[in-house]
Amino acid sequence: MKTISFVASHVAAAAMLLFALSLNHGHAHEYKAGNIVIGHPYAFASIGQVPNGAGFLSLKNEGSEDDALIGVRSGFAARNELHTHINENGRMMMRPVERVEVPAGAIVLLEPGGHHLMLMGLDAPLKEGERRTVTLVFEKAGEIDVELAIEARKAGGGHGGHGSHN
Ligand SMILES: [Cu+2]
Repeated sequence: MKTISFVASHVAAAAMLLFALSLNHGHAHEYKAGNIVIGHPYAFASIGQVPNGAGFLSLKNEGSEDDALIGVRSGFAARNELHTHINENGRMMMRPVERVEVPAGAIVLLEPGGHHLMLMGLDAPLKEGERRTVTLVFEKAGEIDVELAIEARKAGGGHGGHGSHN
């Protein structure tokens, strides 16, 4: 019964690979800096030669003191800023912000259409499946390196607003 055990072992190997891939699929990766839990940092894969990218993540403050994200750095973008979107006369515009408040007990989302890490002047397009390291700087929790998982842009989402800058 060599054939059967051969098949069975391959099925088992395939199942384990699938399991490993599902564990690995980014949705679970999180970091902790002091009282701040950083959930699932990610960015969308670049479209063509668009020179900028945007990073998104969740911030949960498990402490009893307010904190704030006050900066971002990276080794792969020439300029790294904290940004938000504002509605200016019906147009969504991006603006740099000095800080993103993370009040005690709160969960704050950096997400498409809202606050984001603005990564300008990429050294190379962001490719699906890659990880890119950025350093987050918190007022109280200090600095922490996190990996942005580069993901495919979801259909219909994001309205692609990060190509041009005002
Ligand atoms: Cu921006």
